[in-house]
Amino acid sequence: SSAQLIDQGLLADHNDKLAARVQADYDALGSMLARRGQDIERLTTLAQGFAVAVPSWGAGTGGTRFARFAGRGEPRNVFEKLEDCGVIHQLTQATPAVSLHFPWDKVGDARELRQAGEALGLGFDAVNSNTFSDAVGQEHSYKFGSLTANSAAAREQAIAHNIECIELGRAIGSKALTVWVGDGANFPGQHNLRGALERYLDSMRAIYAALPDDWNVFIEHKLFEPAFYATTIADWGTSFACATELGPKAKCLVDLGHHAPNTNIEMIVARLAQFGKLGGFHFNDSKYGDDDLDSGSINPFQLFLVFNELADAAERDGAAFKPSYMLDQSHNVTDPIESLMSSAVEVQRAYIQSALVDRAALAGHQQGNDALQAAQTLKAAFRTDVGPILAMARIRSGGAADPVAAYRASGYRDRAASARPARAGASSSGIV
Ligand code: LRH
Ligand code: MN
Ligand code: MN
Repeated sequence: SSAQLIDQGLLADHNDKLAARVQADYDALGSMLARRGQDIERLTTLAQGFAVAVPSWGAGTGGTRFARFAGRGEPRNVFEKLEDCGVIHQLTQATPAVSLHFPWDKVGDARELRQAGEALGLGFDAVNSNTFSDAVGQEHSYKFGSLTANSAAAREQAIAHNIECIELGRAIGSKALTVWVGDGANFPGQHNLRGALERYLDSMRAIYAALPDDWNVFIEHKLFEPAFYATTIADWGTSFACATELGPKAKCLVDLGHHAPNTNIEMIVARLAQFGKLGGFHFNDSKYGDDDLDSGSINPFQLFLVFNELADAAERDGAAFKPSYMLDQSHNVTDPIESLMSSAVEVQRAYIQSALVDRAALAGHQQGNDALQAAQTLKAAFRTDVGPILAMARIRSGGAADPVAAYRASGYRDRAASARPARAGASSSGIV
């Protein structure tokens, strides 16, 4: 069994105090759902099986390009980040894996990471490479690009880093590499648009060739920033074309914040699923761009609609359909542990709401061109408060009825603050 960072007795007391309320709400919801022909126990089992990975870089306070206001007791290294991720999983029982980012999370011997994860009951999802900033002491700068750089030496170095990430990932049991590059141009004419993508593909071919048989590489697109005029991998079309060009192990990763406002992201999800290229997600929310706000905090209906497409794909493709679910957030004004727990629960909520959609009725309304009833069928699921199902799932799995309340009662942040004294100018992510 794994180390428990929140006292089990405290957790039991917390759940005991809320048990009667959760049970009453659960019973009321259960009879309401039964009248709609839904079995609440089926949904609770689904909720217990749900998992979304936590980004190691989310455990610290993020900051913006203007400033970073450090939080108390921030993790100072990957092992402390893993401890915080352990707490998130202990209380939510929905985040059994962590997504690491190299070189931020690099340690001398990667097997130590695996052991630290095991001790906390955590596995590892996709590993992320970083060629969007220069690591201390690296020979060639990525100022003018990495996998697309004009400099062959910079490209070689970026390829070697990605291959090293695969090696590190193998040591910890990951099965995928996520590649996001900030490469692109800030000025019209700065680079040859087609030439840059050709260089990207050449570089990615070398990385692809280093993938173990049971690995995938996820291509993460992003509309803009840091390249404000022309980002090389700006959209799902480019991502899809590159994944197709590279081969079956290459798939697309959808970070919800990486699109223009009002983009129909659920349709992108449907398209990628249709063509077998949906590799995974970075869940977060946004109002304007790559805001990295908590999942479901701005547009929970969009998150639900994404999961509605995932439910459709799962129904069509069965077990073969298995995209990776990861959070990717940055926290400036909240305790990162609280935000990550809330977000994991929001994503799980969207999943359960999508499981409530009466798919046969929806298909009937679509066939009959009854737009109003089709929309109402989705809304009926979205409007249902599935909170009692999520709480019951957590209690049954050994988590907390109310993760944020249990976390606050535990005093974990105070203990972390004394165990991890602040360093001037410290940055958890490496972005200073
Ligand atoms: C880029 C991104 C990508 C990075 C992470 C730190 O905006 O979404 O996933 O790896 O942020
Ligand atoms: Mn991302
Ligand atoms: Mn991003």
